[in-house]
Amino acid sequence: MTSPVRTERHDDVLVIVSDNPPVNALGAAVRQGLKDGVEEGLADDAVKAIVIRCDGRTFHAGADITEFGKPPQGPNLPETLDAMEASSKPVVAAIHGTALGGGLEVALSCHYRVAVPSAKLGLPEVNLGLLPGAGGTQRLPRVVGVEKALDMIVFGKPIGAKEAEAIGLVDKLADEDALAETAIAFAKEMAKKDSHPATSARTDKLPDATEVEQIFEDFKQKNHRKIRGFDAPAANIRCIHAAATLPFEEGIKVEREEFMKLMQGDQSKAQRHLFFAERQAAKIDDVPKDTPLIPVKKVGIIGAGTMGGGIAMNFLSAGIPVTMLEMKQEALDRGTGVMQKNYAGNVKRGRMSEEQAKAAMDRLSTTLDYADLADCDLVIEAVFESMDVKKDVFGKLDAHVKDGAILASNTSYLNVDEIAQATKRPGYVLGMHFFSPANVMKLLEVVRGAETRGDVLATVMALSKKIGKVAVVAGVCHGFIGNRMLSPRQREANKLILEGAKPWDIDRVHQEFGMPMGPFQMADLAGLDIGWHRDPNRIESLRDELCAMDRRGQKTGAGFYDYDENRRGTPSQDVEDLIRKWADKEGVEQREISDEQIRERTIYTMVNEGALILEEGMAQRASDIDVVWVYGYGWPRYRGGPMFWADLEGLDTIVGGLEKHADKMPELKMSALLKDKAAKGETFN
Ligand code: T1G
Repeated sequence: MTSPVRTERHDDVLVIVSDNPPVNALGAAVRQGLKDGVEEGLADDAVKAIVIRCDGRTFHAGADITEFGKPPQGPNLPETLDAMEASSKPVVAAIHGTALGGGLEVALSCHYRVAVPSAKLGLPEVNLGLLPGAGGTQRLPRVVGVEKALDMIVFGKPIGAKEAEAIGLVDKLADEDALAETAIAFAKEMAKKDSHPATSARTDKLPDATEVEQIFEDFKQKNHRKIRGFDAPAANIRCIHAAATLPFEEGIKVEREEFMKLMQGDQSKAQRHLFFAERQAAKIDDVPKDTPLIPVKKVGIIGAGTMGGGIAMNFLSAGIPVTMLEMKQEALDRGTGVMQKNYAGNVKRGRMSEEQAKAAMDRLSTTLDYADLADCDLVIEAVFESMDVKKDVFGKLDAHVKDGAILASNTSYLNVDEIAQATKRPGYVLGMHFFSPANVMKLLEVVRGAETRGDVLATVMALSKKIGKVAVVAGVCHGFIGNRMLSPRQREANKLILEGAKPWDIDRVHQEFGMPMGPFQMADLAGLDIGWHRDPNRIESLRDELCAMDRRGQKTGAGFYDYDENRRGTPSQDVEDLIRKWADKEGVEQREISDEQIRERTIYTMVNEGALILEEGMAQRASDIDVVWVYGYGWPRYRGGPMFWADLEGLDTIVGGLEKHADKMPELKMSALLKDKAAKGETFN
């Protein structure tokens, strides 16, 4: 098999070129090629300098993640990098695209780095539950200093080449179309120098011993909330501390030990699972990859409320013009006002420039007339969650919008097939379920109707990536994937508080699990009056009574919790008494309820619902369900999603936990798929 790495001679410069699509990952063959190329360059006296570069879209974008968890093959990267760094001949990295992880570690082991302005450089291993395992935690601090290294490594966010040059990580910027020749010329120049700085030997950017501990204390103090629950950030901090306090070789030993611990841990397995799951979700199993897409040059949005405005912003920010329709001018004015405010907030937080915000809003036009939507390629309806209202809107859209345009509903529960039947183009109808706030939340459930065409589905999935969403295909069922799994969780939580558990205990169990909030905190945030009949005199349940008392959640200052002016919630004795009253009224026997039982009743039931979703074909794959929960509901990434987590727990444990409470859960329909896999010792992923 031909090596993905070749060498080229340019006078007395040897250029080592990797060509390993799609991202020049540093798999075994590439590492072997790099090693051989470096040895060739070092052994040949006629070679005075070495350049390392890549063909294709990017410089090395890291180790080959598909190799992780398998027996190591080929040369290990650190040895090759050490040989490069020890070279008496200058080694220059020529960087374009994204030099990430092991890719930046290759570049850090070079003596010099040349990059094009559009390049990005980073050590994102922490996002995989890992750390830079080829010297990055020891070399980056020596080049950019400890504070910048902490920021880049612990949060894994890449920086642009211009910033990299400003902080000394890049030595020279090349024109976008002249990287190779610039790097070669630079290498020739450097070859005239007597010596070349081995990164590992540098100490000029390391802090004074008296400052080190304060730097790390301040960093941990400032960021502990962001990294709570994750193992990798703390391990990265320990490695960078070693870089600041130990000789290089000692620091490398710390890095190696910490890396192996993380690699073998469940958290990294979970985060690597999500890396591939997110990319897998974009694939539609039964639609050919090369299906021609429908060009989407103009989008219509029906409804200028919170959802409509948020949805519109996704397209405006991605450079796609939007026409937003409402019934009344004041609704349009209010909606565009909210959008202006949101953009101003983005500018204030440095997420975009004034010009970008203005350009986005300039792409917006508004109307009260359906005729103005005629030339839209896609129209998304975000009106009141009522089937009659939606059918009426789709009927109008069908009449006014050009043939071949896609009509999408933002419904979060309703039957998309029924909506499609209100049009003469059911093949062009699907659901696009955005999560609130729609301009922030990354998850998008794309609901495939029975008649939705393959090219329509493929178009919307590709468009989702363009507007920065993580899209998952869902089938038509009540609540699709995410909200459908919320139902049994909420049902069991509501029963548990009548059986003796306190709402705040149930929320605590979920927060200790790693969720951003528990079922009752979430209910208070969303509002207890969603779906309430709104008659304060008709009190048939605890929820009715809470709403009648105006305890409708955060928005009324009280729900299950009492809220202060900063919306900080505290348990309410009144609510506790009210729950006891309803429990007595319904004759529910009270008992002590353990944290374990709370998990079994509320989290295991979600896994069972996920298995039913799979069984019914409402999701393409178990990993899609994981993606929904991580991106839509804040499931902790270090637990990989409900189905991945259940695999680690053991599906027999999940079945056992559910069967234990069968008498308390008559509504539960046990998934045959879950039982079958548990019996066979199989997993979902
Ligand atoms: N290994 C294997 N495959 C990879 C890969 C990698 N590092 N990166 C991407 N792919 C695949 C991806 O699965 C997809 O495959 C295709 O390439 C296009 O990716 C020792 C231990 C580079 C910014 O974490 O961030 O180095 O779905 O869809 O949106 O210290 O890929 O087409 O079959 O994402 O243009 C550190 C991970 C590894 C970078 C491009 N590196 N990659 O984004 O394309 S650990 C990373 C990315 C490490 C060392 C440590 C992005 C990208 P398929 P894509 P994109």
